[in-house]
Amino acid sequence: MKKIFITCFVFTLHLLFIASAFASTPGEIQGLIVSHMEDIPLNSTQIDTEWSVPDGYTGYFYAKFTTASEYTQYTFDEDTTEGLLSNTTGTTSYIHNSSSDETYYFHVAAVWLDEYEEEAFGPTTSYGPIIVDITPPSCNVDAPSSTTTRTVSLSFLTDDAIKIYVSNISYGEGAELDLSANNPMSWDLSEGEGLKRVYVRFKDRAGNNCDTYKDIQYYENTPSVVASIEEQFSPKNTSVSVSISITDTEGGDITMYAVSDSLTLVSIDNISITSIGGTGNNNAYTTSTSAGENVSLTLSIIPVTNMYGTTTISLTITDASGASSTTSFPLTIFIPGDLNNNGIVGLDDVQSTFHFYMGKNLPTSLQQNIANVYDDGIDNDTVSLHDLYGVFRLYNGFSLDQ
Ligand SMILES: [Ca+2]
Ligand SMILES: [Ca+2]
Ligand SMILES: [Ca+2]
Ligand SMILES: [Ca+2]
Repeated sequence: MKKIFITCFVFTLHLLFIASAFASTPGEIQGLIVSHMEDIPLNSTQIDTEWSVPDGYTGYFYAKFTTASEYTQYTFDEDTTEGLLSNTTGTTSYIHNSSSDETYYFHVAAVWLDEYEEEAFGPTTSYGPIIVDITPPSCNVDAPSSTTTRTVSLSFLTDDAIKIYVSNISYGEGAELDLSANNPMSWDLSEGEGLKRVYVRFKDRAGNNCDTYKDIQYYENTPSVVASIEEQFSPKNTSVSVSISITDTEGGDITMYAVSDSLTLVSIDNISITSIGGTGNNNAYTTSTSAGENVSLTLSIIPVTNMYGTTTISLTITDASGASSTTSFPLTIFIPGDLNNNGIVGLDDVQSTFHFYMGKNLPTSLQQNIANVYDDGIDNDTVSLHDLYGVFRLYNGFSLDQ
């Protein structure tokens, strides 16, 4: 008897039960091992449990699995054990045979018969949650259906997936990534234009997979195109109106602004862009276009009072993909009749006009515009005798009459 006592002293487990033999109820069960770790989902449907049965223990156990919705804690007593089979082996199993997931708890207590042959219950040990996860996660990828940049943003929708694999090749390729740290995620499509398939594998905590893909049309963006704008000429103190035609292959929102090289001749405030359907703000304009649509705009320029000379007007357009293109054209503001561009109409200018009229010299486009002081439609904008008369009037300090 003394020998047993010493052995029990060494083994705590034994001690508990044997020591309890002197009390009225058994101690708590010891050494519980369960095939499923607490709160860690597993897709194994068999739950195995095992606990220590001390040598010489003459009592038995009550053990029970409950679903989380039934009990997370349980107490075995004379009422709760009615009809329950006693366990003497210190081991039991449960088979999950539903097609959906479930969370279980396991409860176990040691029992023996007291001196009145009544069941004396030890404290109930509860273990859980035991998560049996046999269903794959739901899996959805949100991404643009088309793109003009190789890098796209992917976002992931799932119920219980925690890991993802993203690949341009196949499911499960590449690194295993934490979903929460990569949602949304920046992803590079494979090189070259065309239809790209992105493969995504979702994995839940139990290792169940769900595979899905997203097809993305990738094409390179073409910057907006402006129909070429001819060189412009205008007499001083006269507003200039230039028609512009714009197209964008892909369409979408386009923004533009126009600037002048020479601010003394044309300042930013002197430029305005107008059209129908968009929003203008002085020298800037924003509008929405459909793919390939021809958009007509008017660029209005009021040169600074009495200034003449040449400036470059540049129109910069940024398309919906952020690509910019700039189109420029020269604008020359001239003094009517001042062919040698010295600021006054002199005898030299009258002579040049005479030579153009006589066909002795052929005027350049600019000279033609300067000499053509009477653009009356009758002489077809050519330098006529009427224009020579006009330049002569200007030389003499008179205004142009009709
Ligand atoms: Ca699952
Ligand atoms: Ca474009
Ligand atoms: Ca002159
Ligand atoms: Ca004329």
